[in-house]
Amino acid sequence: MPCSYSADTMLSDQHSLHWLKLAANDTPETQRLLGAVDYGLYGDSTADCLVATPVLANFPVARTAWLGRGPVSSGTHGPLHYRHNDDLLFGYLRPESTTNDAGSVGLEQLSFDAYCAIFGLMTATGFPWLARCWNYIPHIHAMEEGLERYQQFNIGRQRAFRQAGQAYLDGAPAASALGTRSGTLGLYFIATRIQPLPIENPRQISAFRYPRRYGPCSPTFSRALLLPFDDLDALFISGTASIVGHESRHPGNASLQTAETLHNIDALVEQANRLARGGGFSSQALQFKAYVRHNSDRDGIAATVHGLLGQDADVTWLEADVCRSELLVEIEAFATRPVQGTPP
Ligand code: 3EB
Repeated sequence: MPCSYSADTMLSDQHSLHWLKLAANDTPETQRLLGAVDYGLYGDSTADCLVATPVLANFPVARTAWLGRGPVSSGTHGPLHYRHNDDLLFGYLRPESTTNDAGSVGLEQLSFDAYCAIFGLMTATGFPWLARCWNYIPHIHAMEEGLERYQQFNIGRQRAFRQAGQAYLDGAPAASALGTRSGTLGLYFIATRIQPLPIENPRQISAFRYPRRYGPCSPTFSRALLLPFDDLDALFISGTASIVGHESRHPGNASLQTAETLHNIDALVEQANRLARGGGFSSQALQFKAYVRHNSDRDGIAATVHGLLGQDADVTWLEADVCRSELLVEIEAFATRPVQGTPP
């Protein structure tokens, strides 16, 4: 379908990974489409994957798409649907496979099963490295069998990593984990054939080493991760919040939490530039998704983001619950940089 983004799509022709932000119903050219994701509360999404987070701008749905080099093949594997090319595997949990949540199957088991399916698919298709995971957990703060559902998720996720022999400490994938207020467990991911370079934040304790007071089982993610493709370095910055060391900072103050979060992102960009072959990542040039807990905080958070990063900062605004109840905002980011010697 022709759309105003076709020029962008053409530019991405030779690139191993490209992220597009689209308007609702824009369909990128399918030859190189790895996955399209809609964010919003609409039942009529035609994307692969619909995430039930309201969008806090003027678009009812924020569609995003991951493109790689063609040709792409697709299939299903248990509860997953996937597409892959020679470099990348994109997969997501089919919503009809998780309707048991809040029914007979608990979230821990559902998360375990989902990640076991991911690792099984990676083996079957020959993609050994899980690089980036997006996790959307309905009613993330609700209690289930005496534990917060985010903790149930952490237990099931880590159990699957350990059973599959996947890195659950150093080398864990970059990730985001957000709460939704409707829908079923949502999960999509990218796996690779090249080994990612994990990045930690010197300002924060690694999440996989959080002390036990945050839950019986630590979250399984790296703060960021760099993918060294032959033509570009791709940087995935995990969901980042106002945490210094292991403690939440500035409870109750969304603007200060936002500034602290961007400080953490700056620190990750600095680490990434030490590893990146061409360097040159900058916080101003990242593509952001900001998850805001309360719609009423959005203007204050946006003023802080644009005050620190400039009016042109590229942000998709979504409403979601962040996994610690005192955290009011979580921000994730993506960017690519050409490798020195290759044209941009
Ligand atoms: C944090 O830094 C905030 O459990 O996969 C951010 C990104 C957070 C990913 C996850 C959790 C996760 O602990 C929460």
